[in-house]
Amino acid sequence: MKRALITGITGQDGSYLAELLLEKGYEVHGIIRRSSSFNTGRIEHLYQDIHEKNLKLILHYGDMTDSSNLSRLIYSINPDEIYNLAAQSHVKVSFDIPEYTAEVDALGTLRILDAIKDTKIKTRFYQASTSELYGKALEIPQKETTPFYPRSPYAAAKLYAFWITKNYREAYGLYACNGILFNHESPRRGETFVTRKITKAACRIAKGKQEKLYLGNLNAMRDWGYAKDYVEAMWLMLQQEKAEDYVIATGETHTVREFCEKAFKYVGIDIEWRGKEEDEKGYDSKTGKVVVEIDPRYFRPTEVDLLIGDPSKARKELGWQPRVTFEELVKIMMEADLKKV
Ligand code: NDP
Ligand code: GDR
Repeated sequence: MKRALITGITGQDGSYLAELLLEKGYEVHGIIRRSSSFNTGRIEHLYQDIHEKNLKLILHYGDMTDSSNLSRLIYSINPDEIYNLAAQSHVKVSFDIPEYTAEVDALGTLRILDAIKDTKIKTRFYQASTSELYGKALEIPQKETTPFYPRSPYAAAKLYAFWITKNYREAYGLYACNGILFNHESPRRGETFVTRKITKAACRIAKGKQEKLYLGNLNAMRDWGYAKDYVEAMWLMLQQEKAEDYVIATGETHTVREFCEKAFKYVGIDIEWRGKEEDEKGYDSKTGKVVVEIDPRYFRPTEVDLLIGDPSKARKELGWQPRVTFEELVKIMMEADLKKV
């Protein structure tokens, strides 16, 4: 039986990856943070009481800022595979807490790599790299060879993590891969990321529980895929003969505006846009009520305008391709949020 360790198991991707690995018969270990309220909602359905026999999911307290804890856990668990998904993952928030973001996202990655090196355990390592590395897109579409141009403290921290992963692969022969994943969403997406913020609000507005949705830049373009498809790519990367880095994307891009229109349309609201930039508003074409308003608070000091990935290498070498289309993704998220409302 294979053993895996997931950092960030309580997050969107961590929860889907844990499901996938458990289905494949792995013993799954996850690192969770101590918090004053429960932060394990996304993995509640997988939870096993520690008194059960044949435990398959084992949770450990830890933190990406705590080297000795990470080292001890890695040594004692001795996993075949480590998936490093833990991060302060919100781009806008990284402008407010840049030092913490670097501590967790950049140095946290180094701590794990160093623990692998020092404990000399034989393990394969996956690093959650990101399309945010491309930032100010220097090439369209973006692929493994496209130069990076980070546009936020988050992206700059992830840039360090990308290179230190590559460096430990080259310097110490570790099997270590960067998955350069483009945006991926699901009903488990955190509620402050734009897709989930929109689907939740559209459902609540349609049911009369909320009046308006406040958004930032509607013109940003993203290559949005489905998180469940993307965790399969993580696993595939660790099953190859040789460790390499891969772009994981759909190859399609859409604006935030389009996502918004599709989500509202799903609950029968056709949005009509009037005004420009900060004064732009989205009206319900039937009632004439404003349902979307721009709040400049959500603009970023530096924005990533356009992301579109080229996943050809992953298709060719990993046999991976996305299954869920943009339209299906909106539908999956809307259906789930409608049930919740
Ligand atoms: P989430 O924000 O949903 O999850 C982040 C996870 O990291 C949570 O489990 C969180 O714990 C944990 N975490 C945060 N800080 C610490 C810390 N100091 N110590 C230990 N754990 C910590 O992110 P996603 O699941 O969406 O993303 C997973 C990874 O992939 C992240 O590294 C992200 O940056 C990266 N990524 C995501 C993409 C996406 O579109 N989703 C695209 C490309 C990369 P808690 O639940 O307690 O907050
Ligand atoms: P992103 O995701 O920054 O791409 O990072 P997010 O959903 O936060 O933003 C996408 C785009 O939407 C615009 N936007 C808004 N964003 C938020 N959060 N809230 C708003 O109200 C809003 N209005 C407009 C943003 O300006 C942006 O252009 C995600 C994270 O998961 C990262 O961890 C990951 O690395 C990248 O995706 C790939």
